[in-house]
Amino acid sequence: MTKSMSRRDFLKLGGMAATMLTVGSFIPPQVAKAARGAGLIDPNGDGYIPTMCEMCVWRCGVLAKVKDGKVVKLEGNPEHPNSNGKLCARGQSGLMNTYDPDRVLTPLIRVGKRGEGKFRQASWEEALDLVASNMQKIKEQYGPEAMLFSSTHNISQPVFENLLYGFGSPNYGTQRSLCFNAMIVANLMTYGLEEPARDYSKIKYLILTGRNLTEAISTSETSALMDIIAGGAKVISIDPRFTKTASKSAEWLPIKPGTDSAFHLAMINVIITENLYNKTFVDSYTSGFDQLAASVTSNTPAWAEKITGIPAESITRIAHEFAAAGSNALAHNGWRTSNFLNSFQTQRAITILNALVGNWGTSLHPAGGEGAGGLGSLLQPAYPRISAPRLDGVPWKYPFVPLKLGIFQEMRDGALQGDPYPAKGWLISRQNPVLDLPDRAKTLELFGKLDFIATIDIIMNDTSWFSDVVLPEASYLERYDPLNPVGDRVFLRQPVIEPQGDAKSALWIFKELGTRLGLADFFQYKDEKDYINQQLKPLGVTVDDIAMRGYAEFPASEKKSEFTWNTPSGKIEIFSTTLEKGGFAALPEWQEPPEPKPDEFFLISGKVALHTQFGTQNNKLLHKYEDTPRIWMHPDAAASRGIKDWDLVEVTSPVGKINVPVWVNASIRPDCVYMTPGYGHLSKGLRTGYGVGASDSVLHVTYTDPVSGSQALTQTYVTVKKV
Ligand SMILES: Nc1nc2c(c(=O)[nH]1)N[C@H]1C(S)=C(S)[C@@H](COP(=O)(O)OP(=O)(O)OC[C@H]3O[C@@H](n4cnc5c(=O)[nH]c(N)nc54)[C@H](O)[C@@H]3O)O[C@H]1N2
Ligand SMILES: Nc1nc2c(c(=O)[nH]1)N[C@H]1C(S)=C(S)[C@@H](COP(=O)(O)OP(=O)(O)OC[C@H]3O[C@@H](n4cnc5c(=O)[nH]c(N)nc54)[C@H](O)[C@@H]3O)O[C@H]1N2
Ligand code: SF4
Ligand SMILES: [Mo]
Repeated sequence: MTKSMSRRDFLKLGGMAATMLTVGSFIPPQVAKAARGAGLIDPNGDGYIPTMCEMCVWRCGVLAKVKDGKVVKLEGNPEHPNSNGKLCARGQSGLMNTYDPDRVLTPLIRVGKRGEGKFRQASWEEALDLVASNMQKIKEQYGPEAMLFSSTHNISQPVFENLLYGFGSPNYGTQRSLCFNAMIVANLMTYGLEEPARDYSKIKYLILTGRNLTEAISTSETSALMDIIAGGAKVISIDPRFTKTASKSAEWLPIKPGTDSAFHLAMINVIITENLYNKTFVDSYTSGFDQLAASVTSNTPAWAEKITGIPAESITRIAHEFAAAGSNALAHNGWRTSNFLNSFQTQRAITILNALVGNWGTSLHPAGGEGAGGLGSLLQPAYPRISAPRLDGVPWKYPFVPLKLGIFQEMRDGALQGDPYPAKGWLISRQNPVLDLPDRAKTLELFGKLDFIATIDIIMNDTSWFSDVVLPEASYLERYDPLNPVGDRVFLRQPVIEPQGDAKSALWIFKELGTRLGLADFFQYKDEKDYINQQLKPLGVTVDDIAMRGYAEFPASEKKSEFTWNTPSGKIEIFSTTLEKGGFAALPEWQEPPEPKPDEFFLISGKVALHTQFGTQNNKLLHKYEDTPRIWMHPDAAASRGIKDWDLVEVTSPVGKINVPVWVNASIRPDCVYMTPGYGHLSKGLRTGYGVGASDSVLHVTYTDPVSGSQALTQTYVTVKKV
């Protein structure tokens, strides 16, 4: 073998030798020899094992280099389409997710007052019995609905859902309403599907509305953006901040927050009045164009300039350029679209702009495969019938919010107000509601009212800190999870080292807890490998067969040639009869958000490249490179208040107050301030992250969009004064 052997060649060889590997043991000698020749393996035979990243929800493919039973380096797996051989900084820091000195490695039971942080170690038997008996007690006394369950997107989530629906509670909080409800509901209403796929290679003109792809990273999509920029595509960034994405774009439009829909309505106005739309596509595949044309006549660029602060000429020119790029133009829907109560209107306008240029079949939605399918499902009984209404008001108060999405912040508020009934317990897995929900004081108040709280996490996050029992999950490098289908492959997360301490996989924890709750039939697998083998059955392979490559392939699927839109009319519904029936605007319209008072700022939240949400601030590798978290303020706004760089300021919203130092810089509009989420931890169990920065969740007011259930995160206005 030569030195030039690539990881790809290595993996091919691995695939051939797949049956010989038993996970967690050794790499077959001939593979080891080849890999050693390629510099991919050290002389004593330890090597790379394929698995998947879990430092964020994107789940890139990872090759974990293991030496003497320790993970020493993580690399991107070239065979995985989400990473294409690359990992972002968070992915590379994943070692510290496993080797964090603050990992919780045994079950813990609270001994002090709630929130005091005093726990004792316990056996799994004792901890699981305690969780199950408390849950049963709540069920018997108050009904299963008095138990809240919550979790954020992860691969074992469907198994967690068996716990709650088997138990009989309708109250399930996920991150979705804090994240993408506005976008998903708009797509469902317009196209009848959740999120169209995108083919970046076809994009020549891209409008990013509050989508900060170079800092809010998904490795493959971020790389694709860089590729199209290098290839000459024109990118327009609409963001009140000069983000890193804006710096890579051809143009930055520092829009006034909450006015994006006015910008997009004006784009629609120009494209329709100047006849620049794709008439064939619109006639064949959409309904309601004429009503739209009539409704946007007053939404001129001059009208939008007054609202958005973006010059009318720019809007007109961008509309011309966008329409000229035709089916190679994309108005990106964004991801975290929970900004304002009117964000749903922005999303509707964006979906319609894409329809007007007819980019289906090219940049927006490549024609083709049915996607993954064909995995085996495990036997389980039907869920018990749930008669209690949901605390989040879906669907009885919020008829258009899909049950699956729910409204996390409303569940919290319903439980707190006892409307329509109070909650008594909360089981939380892989989530940090103390920081992810708006108005932290309310979340803590609810904790104070609950009889029982249990958390499943890998570290003592802020929510664990207030829990009665903490159950330690094995880290993503130490465990199996259910399979993850991506395109025509299905990927395996497998342990590359033994779990440390007493940590256990979610699959193990959920089964053990379920069994104690009398729900064993919902967990019909012997162990983690058996779960995955049942999934793999239709593919005729086993975990051991695919361990070396880290994935299996689905048989080739039929390619689709025609699009189908799952709407009542079977077309793209520019005019939504469903929304009309519900008493909501059937066409996208301008809904003016409240204006901040003269001394108030819009409070903006947004991701940074080095951290994931609220869970990585304790990671020593990332901490080493992070900036001191400060609130951004424009030099003019600072000068008029006598505030200088690094001054400590008091930030006040209608629901909270924090102190934080200032970064005076011109990368933000004068009427906005910006904070990075994820700081201001309450848990002293995070010895690296505790005491760093302040939390914007203290300040956020709870505002729920009546159509999509989305929390309006930027609709909190604050005052800032020097301390
Ligand atoms: N590094 C990193 N990457 C991540 C994550 C992470 O935590 N860290 N999280 C992942 C997840 S769960 C998500 S949802 C995505 C989020 O991906 P994005 O939605 O792209 O990211 P955010 O930073 O939440 O918000 C994007 C931008 O919206 C801007 N903004 C706020 N209000 C308005 C407004 O009214 N109008 C406009 N036009 N812009 C506005 C903010 O300034 C911010 O720059 O990122 C994913 N990737
Ligand atoms: N202020 C503000 N609020 C926001 C946002 C914002 O930008 N600003 N963004 C919103 C968005 S887009 C989202 S998606 C949500 C995200 O909200 P959350 O889902 O609550 O965010 P994370 O910090 O990712 O929480 C994940 C938790 O999982 C734990 N964890 C990590 N790995 C594992 C593991 O392997 N097993 C287990 N059991 N636990 C693990 C981490 O320690 C962390 O405590 O927040 C929303 N809220
Ligand atoms: S985008 Fe980064 S953190 Fe997220 S899965 Fe990929 S490498 Fe991991
Ligand atoms: Mo998100």
